[in-house]
Amino acid sequence: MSPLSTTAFDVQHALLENGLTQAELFEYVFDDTALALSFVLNIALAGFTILGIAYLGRNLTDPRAKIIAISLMLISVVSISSYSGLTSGLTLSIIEMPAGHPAEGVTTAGEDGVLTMWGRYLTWTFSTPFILIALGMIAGSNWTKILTTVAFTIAMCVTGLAAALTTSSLAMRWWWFVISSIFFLVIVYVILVDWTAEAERTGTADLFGTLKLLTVVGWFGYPILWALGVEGFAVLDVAITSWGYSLLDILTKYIVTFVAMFYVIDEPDAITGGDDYGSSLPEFTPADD
Ligand code: RET
Repeated sequence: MSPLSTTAFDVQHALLENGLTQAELFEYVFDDTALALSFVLNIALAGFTILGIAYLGRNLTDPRAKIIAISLMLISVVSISSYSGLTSGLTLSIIEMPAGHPAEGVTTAGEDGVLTMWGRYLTWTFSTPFILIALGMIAGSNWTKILTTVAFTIAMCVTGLAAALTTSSLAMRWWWFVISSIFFLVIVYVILVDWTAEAERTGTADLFGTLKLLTVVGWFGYPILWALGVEGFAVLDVAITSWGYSLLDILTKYIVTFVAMFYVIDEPDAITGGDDYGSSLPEFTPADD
């Protein structure tokens, strides 16, 4: 086996071969009604949001307004898949905490370790970029800054995943947490400094102010919950942590989506780009559908 396939095998082994079968994890989730509801509610809300965007956006004509609407829709497209993964037990594992961790020696469903919802960190890698693309476009920012935040959010989520899956050392878990938080602060800086100033110039300051508040306040909730939850200091139990993330998701995804969408459907000058916006040939207007 090549070193790459050996590594891939190790990761797959660590995630999937943890003693409990997927069917047992699925059963474990549904035996805990609160935990199951925290997943199922989000599947329903993501589905409702996708349909809501399709309905609200049915008369959009401007290509730039359409890209914002599609970005907003993709947040929920990722979310419905993410929560389906958690509900089915596919993206959950029982993971043994390292020496010195407050949940060291804990057992879950007869297995050594705690329930880790690692699918959440993995799927944020795909959902948070679309939140930032929509926000950056509403602020009227350029692609350099938008893609910078996209790269940093991917880095933040992947290192957050590493923090959750590291079992070798407690210090290394927190080290990953620190790296991830530094990446997070880069994003917060761009939103609060660059995009706030750009939204003033673009004429979207009112909407951006609301979205910024929901986003920055909501996003800070995630690392706080991680630190208080079973992965960090283990002050909160698994179902409460899961509800915490599910409620934060409602704020940072569905509420943000509808606030933005109700603005976009009127296609105000501040967000439209004109018929040839995004065309791959200069001065060529692509056919509408
Ligand atoms: C982690 C732990 C490591 C440190 C930091 C984190 C931040 C996570 C954030 C997640 C936002 C998720 C959203 C999802 C919507 O689909 C990974 C919890 C800083 C900010 C908005």
